[in-house]
Amino acid sequence: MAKPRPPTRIALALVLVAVGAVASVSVYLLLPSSVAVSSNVTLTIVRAPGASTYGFAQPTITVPAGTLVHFTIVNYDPSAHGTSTAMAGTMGTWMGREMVDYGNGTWWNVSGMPAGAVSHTFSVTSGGYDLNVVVPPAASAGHPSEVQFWLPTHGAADLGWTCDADGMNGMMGGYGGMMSGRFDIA
Ligand SMILES: [Cu+2]
Repeated sequence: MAKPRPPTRIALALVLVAVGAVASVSVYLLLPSSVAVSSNVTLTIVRAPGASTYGFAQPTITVPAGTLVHFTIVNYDPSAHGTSTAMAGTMGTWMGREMVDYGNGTWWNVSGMPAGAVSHTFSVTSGGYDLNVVVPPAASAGHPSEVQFWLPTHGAADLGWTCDADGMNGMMGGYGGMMSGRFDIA
């Protein structure tokens, strides 16, 4: 005679299905729908072969002018380098917010994080931009953290971006193209 399935397992399965459905709807509701997104840019923070520090793999970023650009930042750096309190808040993005996955597959809608919890920032503070996005550390080597945000762009300009994380004697923005670079609006 077949053993009846333990009811606790059925209940657990139902809970997991419900959680999955809620998570899917939540991400959908977080997406801006009223303005067309012109393009998608993905930035990755990686450790180059032979290098001892992490950095952005895309030193030159080019985006179209006068549109809404969707950004994704994927961070493989497990360290929280920290930043100043002033640079721990999300600024200048669409709706003043960013979406964060701390590396476990769940998206959160945030407007900043504790200064000491920041791994890197992505900041553009010239040309009429006051953009600051905070990136948390990777959960582990195999599970990077991810950030999504939307940026309304202005007219054509050749600007710079930098990372303002400060755990390296305030010099993180000085590591060649890895923690600073060009931000071109064309
Ligand atoms: Cu950095």
